[in-house]
Amino acid sequence: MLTIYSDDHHLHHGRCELMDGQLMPCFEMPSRADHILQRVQTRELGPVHAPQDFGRGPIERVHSAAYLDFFHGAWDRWTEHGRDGDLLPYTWPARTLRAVLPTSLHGQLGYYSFDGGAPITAGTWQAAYSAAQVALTAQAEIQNGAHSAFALCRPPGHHAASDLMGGYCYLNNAAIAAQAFLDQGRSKVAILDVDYHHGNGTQSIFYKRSDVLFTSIHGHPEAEFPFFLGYEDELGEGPGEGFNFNYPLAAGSAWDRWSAALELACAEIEGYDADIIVVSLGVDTFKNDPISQFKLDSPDYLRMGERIARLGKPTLFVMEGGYAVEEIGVNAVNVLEGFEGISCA
Ligand code: OKP
Ligand code: ZN
Repeated sequence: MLTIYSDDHHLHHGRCELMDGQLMPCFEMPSRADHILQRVQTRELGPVHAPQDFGRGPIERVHSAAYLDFFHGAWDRWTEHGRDGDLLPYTWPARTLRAVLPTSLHGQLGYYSFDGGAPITAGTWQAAYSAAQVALTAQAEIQNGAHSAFALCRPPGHHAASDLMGGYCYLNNAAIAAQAFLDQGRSKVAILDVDYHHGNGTQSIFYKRSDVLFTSIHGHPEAEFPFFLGYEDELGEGPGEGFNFNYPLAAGSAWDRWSAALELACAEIEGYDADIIVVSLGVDTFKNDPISQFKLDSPDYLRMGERIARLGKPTLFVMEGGYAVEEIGVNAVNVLEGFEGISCA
């Protein structure tokens, strides 16, 4: 399987996040992608290519131009204020407030974010832009006939909505790739989000549409980030009704419960008869993940890849979360190797 990777992810290295009342070093760190790349190479999964640059056009198919302009310009505005630490929001237009767009940098940052987990640093735009190009380059590979490809994206994307950053995410790499498939003539894309956290951004982007089926298996939002989306009764809206399926699971879930949910998601994907599958590949379901509560073990990821392969469709894997850095490479590449062991192409 071909991997697309860019070193530009190193340009994004947030310093701190708030965790249990303490400022902690960011869990979403550059060594995550480095470990995955290393495992791709030691297992000889296949060639590793740099991304092409498709420009801002395909990103604007998912994100609003105003949001992209804000994100692109935010760091320079921050340094004009004489600051050099990470730029982080602290006020949001929650209930009882108005969703107006203020003129101040921090007002706008609150408007364009939903949590304090997505720091903007000097290189964040370039890293996120390149991650989107990584996804688009892997997408193009499949569009040109490959049966699978791995977009080794960092930072992740599935929490990012059309005009919101949050949860370590800025640009929704999986959604950008899914939209590109549609724009290049495919008519039905199924997204399978296996990250431990609900892909609220991806769900929201496609919630009112039937051309993208969104399925997600994740920690129950009653107890887990992102808390305010990802419940079972979210089934889509208008023309999108019946094209959104959430499988929230309790803390402590291991492969038995997790794989039962995967069966349900796969049944929906099979019934939908998608042209293409996009997997939001988070491996923070791992038993030793420092911020998550599932109990998957490394060999389970082989089974996961095998089951996805049995869907029998061209499949784009887009890297999302996973914070047990030492094991992230084994777990992520196990999914890809499990897939390759079953798929014929
Ligand atoms: C991103 B992805 C406070 C906890 C906030 C945010 C989790 C974002 C996960 N530090 N956690 O889905 O892996
Ligand atoms: Zn996650």
